[in-house]
Amino acid sequence: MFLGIDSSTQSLTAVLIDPATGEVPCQISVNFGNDLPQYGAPSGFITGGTDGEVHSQPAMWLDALDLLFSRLAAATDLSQVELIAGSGQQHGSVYLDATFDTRLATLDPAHSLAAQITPALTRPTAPIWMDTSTGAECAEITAALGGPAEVCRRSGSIAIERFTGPQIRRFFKVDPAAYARTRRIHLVSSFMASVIAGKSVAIDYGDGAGMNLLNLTTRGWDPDLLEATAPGLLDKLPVLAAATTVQGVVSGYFVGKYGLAPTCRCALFTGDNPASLVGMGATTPGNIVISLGTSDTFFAAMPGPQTDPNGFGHVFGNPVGGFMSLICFRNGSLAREALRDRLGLDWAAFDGAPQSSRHAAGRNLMLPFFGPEITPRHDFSGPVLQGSPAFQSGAEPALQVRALLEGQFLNMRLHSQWMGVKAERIRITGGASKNDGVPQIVADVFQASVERLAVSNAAALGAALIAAVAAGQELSSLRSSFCQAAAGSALEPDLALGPIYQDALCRFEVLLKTVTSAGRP
Ligand code: XUL
Repeated sequence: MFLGIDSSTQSLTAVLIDPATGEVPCQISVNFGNDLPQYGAPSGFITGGTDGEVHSQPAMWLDALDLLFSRLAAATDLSQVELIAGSGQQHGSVYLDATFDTRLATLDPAHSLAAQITPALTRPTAPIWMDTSTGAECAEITAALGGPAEVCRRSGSIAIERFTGPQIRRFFKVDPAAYARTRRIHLVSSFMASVIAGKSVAIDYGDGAGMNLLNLTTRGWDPDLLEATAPGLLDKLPVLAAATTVQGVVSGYFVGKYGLAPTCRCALFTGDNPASLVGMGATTPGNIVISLGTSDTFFAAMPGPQTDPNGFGHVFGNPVGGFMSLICFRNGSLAREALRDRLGLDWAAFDGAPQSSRHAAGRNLMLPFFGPEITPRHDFSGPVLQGSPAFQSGAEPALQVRALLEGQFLNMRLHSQWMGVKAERIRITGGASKNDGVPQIVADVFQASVERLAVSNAAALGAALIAAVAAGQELSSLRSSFCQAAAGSALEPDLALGPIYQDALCRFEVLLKTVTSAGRP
């Protein structure tokens, strides 16, 4: 059996697959807010950061890893696991001193991971993808390289606030002594993989491309980007490798404490979006994936590294070869939760709203930004409404929910046009995709059929598939066992709504241009 572990913003999830039977014997999650309330991070990050800082605690992730394995050991026979791979929320970084490697090599099952590893942190907290504090650093890196087009040509993205390079530069500027003490900088993904492997392991091309440091053409660290970011950076970064590269056997800690076989091997962890591409069975061009999570993401496999001229889209490595595009929208579940709370609805009422408000399709507009947005980049302080008096007054909650969802997917349609692909089949995943209400709006706005897969944890499933591929299994046969659309899950677009949403898209673009101070999205 093969184990995939996804370390995401709000939870740590494991999916176990058995390719011999095509079954998923076990899926288990640890929710940071509910299971580890002592960290005071109900949504997985520390609230109240200043200047756009959003950090999380590596100690919490380590406690979650112990808890996840104790739950797995209670639910299944972990000695059957042949190989482990994983994924992590992208861009977040963990800073460690020279003792990290020895600590990993000598982990004692009698003590917790957190107690043994956190003394190696040179920065007690880790900036994550929601952090927008690095505007100055992005400008400095861009200037050093001669402009945004050059940063994008090399790394697949213009300099982006949440990307790891600008985050590292800020740490170097704010606390140069701690930066100097830092011997190893890991991504969330490579940090978790290192703990499981009992040694510092590589960063994979999928997650590595989210750093503004990896040169997509050479697939190595780019010397000019490193130099523009911080001194001596090359020595602090792990090497790069494909996600399917086997790193060795699992740390004795997990053998002694949770019953993994001493022969159980581990591959790398990639980013959660690259892993979801695998889990959604979408690693070949032609399929589009929409993942509805804390952030919403829109991604697809690409034959070559084509870049977004507006700078919102990114190019990452595809964990099973080639490239993928990704566009990230910060106001995903964050906005859906904010509106639900504001309207005092439960999720059942929220999910039912699209059906009861179908008559109002495309009529009202909402710029769906409840907090700062990254696509398009803007510091919104609340949603912007345009439409009928009943809508503007907020008297009918279902109209608000419909306009929020339509706004999220119109924004997605607008900002994915650069990819030049007509969405014909969309595979959708994430909490908000379970009931039909939200996916039907996606089908109608994009005028494309929408499918859902049987397994809901796409990133952890993708990681388990990566583990199986690393062990020599064929991806195509794994895909037919694990990545089929759930029976009866497909939704077709209402073709009569095509012109209505085409018109709504134009009005949305105009409203966005009027509201954004830059004058263009
Ligand atoms: C992608 C991004 C988020 C994180 C969190 O660029 O920032 O999707 O990966 O899931």
